[in-house]
Amino acid sequence: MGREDFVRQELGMLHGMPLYKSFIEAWPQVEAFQARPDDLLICTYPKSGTTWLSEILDMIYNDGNVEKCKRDAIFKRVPFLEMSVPDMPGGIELLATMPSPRLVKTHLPVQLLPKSFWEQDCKVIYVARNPKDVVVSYYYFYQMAKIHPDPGTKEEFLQNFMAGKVAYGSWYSHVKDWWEKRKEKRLLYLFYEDMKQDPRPEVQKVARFLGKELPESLVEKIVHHTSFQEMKKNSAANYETLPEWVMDHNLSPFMRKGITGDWKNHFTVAQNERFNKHYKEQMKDSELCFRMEI
Ligand code: PPS
Repeated sequence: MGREDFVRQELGMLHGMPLYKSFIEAWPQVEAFQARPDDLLICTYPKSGTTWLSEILDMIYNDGNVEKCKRDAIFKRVPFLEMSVPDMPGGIELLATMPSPRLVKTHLPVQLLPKSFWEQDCKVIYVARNPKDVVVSYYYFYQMAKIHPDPGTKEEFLQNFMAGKVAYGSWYSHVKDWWEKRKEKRLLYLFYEDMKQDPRPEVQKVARFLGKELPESLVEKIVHHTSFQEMKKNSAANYETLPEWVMDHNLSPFMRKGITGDWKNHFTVAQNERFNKHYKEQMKDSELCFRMEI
């Protein structure tokens, strides 16, 4: 696939889930991916705090050495498993040559995760974010990341999101299915809102999950380096080194606002009411609870 077939293409379908056609083309290699037992998988629905958690983990893996964490862009330090874009090394390619222990990013729903991760009993950290902020963040990401089709109006995008007709499908199934998986697997489930309210205990939770206890001074250093303000100006974390035909930060920066509750600036009263009703219906079979504000 060339660049002209990549920019603003309609989504394809992968086993019933809407996804970018360039990713679908590379799917056989992703499905056959061989995980290593010490791989750590960072799993999220898009726009839920993936980059933030990735930077936290790289800092923990490098004992808080900021210079080491600037050795390369985040998408090279933590390869995106199913990513495939013309003229750039894909996730599988980057991972093949990466020394262990690897950090791996994915947005795949439970049922599509390559089997090998389960066979190797890899640890997984999942981050979930409230859907109102996810849909707003996703709307702006659709505009700036050219792999997406045109998002249409906010109203159209909201409807598509609620119907699971956006890349990676239904947010509701994604967060619920991964929540269930934590009952049988080595999986830590985090919430963006908790990280936002007070990142310290969440960083400690992550470290403990990795079998480490961090001194307070190191936690402070990690929290500072991974704050939104620091990451926004860090070219190794803010995606600004990608070419403009992949992401155009003039349309909307990748590091956009980094807050909880921005949806209030975007939802109309009617949209909010409709969303709440649909949310209640979709989530009634789950004990999962999201905070739409903090
Ligand atoms: S992606 O493309 O799916 O991997 O995006 P992802 O990293 O999951 O989500 C991007 C949103 O996370 C915000 N962000 C942060 N918030 C708080 N603190 C830190 N350090 C941070 N880093 C990234 C980013 O700004 C996107 O959210 P919005 O609401 O659009 O600002």
